[in-house]
Amino acid sequence: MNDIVLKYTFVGNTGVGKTSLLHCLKYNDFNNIKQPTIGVDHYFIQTIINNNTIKIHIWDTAGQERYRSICNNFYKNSVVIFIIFDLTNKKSFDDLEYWISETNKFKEPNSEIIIIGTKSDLEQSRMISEFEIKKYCQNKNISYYETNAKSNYIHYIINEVSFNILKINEIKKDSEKIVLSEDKHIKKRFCCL
Ligand SMILES: Nc1nc2c(ncn2[C@@H]2O[C@H](COP(=O)(O)OP(=O)(O)OP(=O)(O)O)[C@@H](O)[C@H]2O)c(=O)[nH]1
Ligand SMILES: [Mg+2]
Repeated sequence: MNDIVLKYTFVGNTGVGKTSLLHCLKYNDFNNIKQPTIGVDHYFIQTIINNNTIKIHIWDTAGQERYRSICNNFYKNSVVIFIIFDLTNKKSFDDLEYWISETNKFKEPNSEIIIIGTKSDLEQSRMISEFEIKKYCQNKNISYYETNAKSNYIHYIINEVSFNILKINEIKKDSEKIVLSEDKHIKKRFCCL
């Protein structure tokens, strides 16, 4: 089988830790990033699932308001949109409503939203309980993960989400399949992106 390509987008308020998570995913270390992202950055990783090479492109969008209109374009081509918030920042949790509504405006109907609460290492400064977050996500039927950019758990999250996407796709009718593309030749039926 040819390689499969998955495209994801990370969104959320400025400073919540999107770039730090992706830096950890790519380089396996914590980089105390001082600069906010300008526009959109791109990360590429590869993983193996069920003996298939999965090529994953992740768009790291800027949380600053001035870049929001640029970022809207990236929701459309993503099979999963990860909405990130900061467990030590209540506003970033309250703003999930805004991000969910923006994402729903632009994403493909069969693309998925996943919420990640990050900076879990700063336990003393935590502002939102796991119970409250899980209740919120359950009500919206959205999967939730909790992590920080100093652990490797983000690898697990990306692998599990990718595994589930591929599994769900296998059991869907052709007309409902999510858009997956192979590396070079985009197949029409098992298509996407
Ligand atoms: N302790 C701790 N600090 C973190 C963590 N993740 C990010 N930070 C810090 O939070 C600040 C903002 O992180 P970024 O990754 O730049 O945030 P961002 O969401 O990409 O921000 P924008 O690019 O402006 O949208 C930086 O100083 C990071 O070092 C974490 O998991 N733990
Ligand atoms: Mg950033």
